[in-house]
Amino acid sequence: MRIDVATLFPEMCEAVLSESILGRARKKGCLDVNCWNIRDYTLDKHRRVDDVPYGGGRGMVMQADPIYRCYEAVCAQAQSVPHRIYMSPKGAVLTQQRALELAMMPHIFLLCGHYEGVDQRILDTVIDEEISIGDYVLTGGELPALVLIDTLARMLPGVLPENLCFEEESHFNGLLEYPQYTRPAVWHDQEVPPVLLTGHHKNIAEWRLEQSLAVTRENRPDLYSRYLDKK
Ligand code: 4G0
Repeated sequence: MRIDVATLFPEMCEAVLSESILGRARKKGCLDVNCWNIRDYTLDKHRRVDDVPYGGGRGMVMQADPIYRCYEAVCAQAQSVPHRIYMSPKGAVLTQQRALELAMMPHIFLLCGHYEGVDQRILDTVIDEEISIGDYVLTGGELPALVLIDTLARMLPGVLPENLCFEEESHFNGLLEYPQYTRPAVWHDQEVPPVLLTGHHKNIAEWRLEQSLAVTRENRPDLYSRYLDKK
C-alpha cells in the first residue's frame, strides 16, 4: 500500500518511519510511505503557511492553498486518487476495525494539522474522513499520523515476523491479552504459572482465556460487556 503524509515536519515523520518494523517494511517494499513538506508548496515569498483566523480568536490557522498544492503534487506523482484523511481531535476515534478496513486501501493521503487546525475549505473539498487517535489534544497531527501508519503497516502481508499473527491478538477477539512469561522459570522468587510449563496445549489455552476474561473485566468493563453480549 502507498501512504503520502503532508506535514510541516517531514524529518520528524521520516525518523520514525525509518526504524524497526516500519523501516524494514519499507525496505522490503511492503509499504510505500512518502513525506511531503507543505511549506515547499506555498507561493508566499516569506514561505508562510498559516495566518490569523477570520473573526478573531486565539492561535493561527493553516492556509488552504499550500495544502491544496501539496495534495495536487501527490496525485500527479502517484497517478492515483488517494483516500484522504485529516488527523484531528474532532475526528471519529480510531478502532482496530476501522484500521483493518483502511489497511485494504491501495493509496492513503494523511494531512497533519498544526496550530488551531486548517482552513475549513480544505476539509470540505479535499478530505474524505477525519480521524482521531483518542480524546486528547497534541501539538500536531504528526504523532497521530504515525500511530495510524504503524497500525496499518502491521496488518499488511509480509510486515510482521512470521510467528507473529495480528489476527490472533488482543482487540481482534474483543478481549485484552493474557500475561506472557519467558525464561527464567523463577525470577526474584516469582514463579511462572505452572500450567505454562506442562506443554499441555488445551490446558494452556483454557488458562489464557480465563486470564484474558479476568483482565478485560477488570480494566475494560465496556469491552467485557460487549464480549459477553456477542457470545
Ligand atoms: C486539528 C490529532 C489538528 C485541530 C491532532 C489540533 C490530537 C489529535 C490539531 C487541532 C492533534 C488526535 C483544534 C487543537 C493537531 N491533536 N487526538 N493536534 N485543534 O488524534
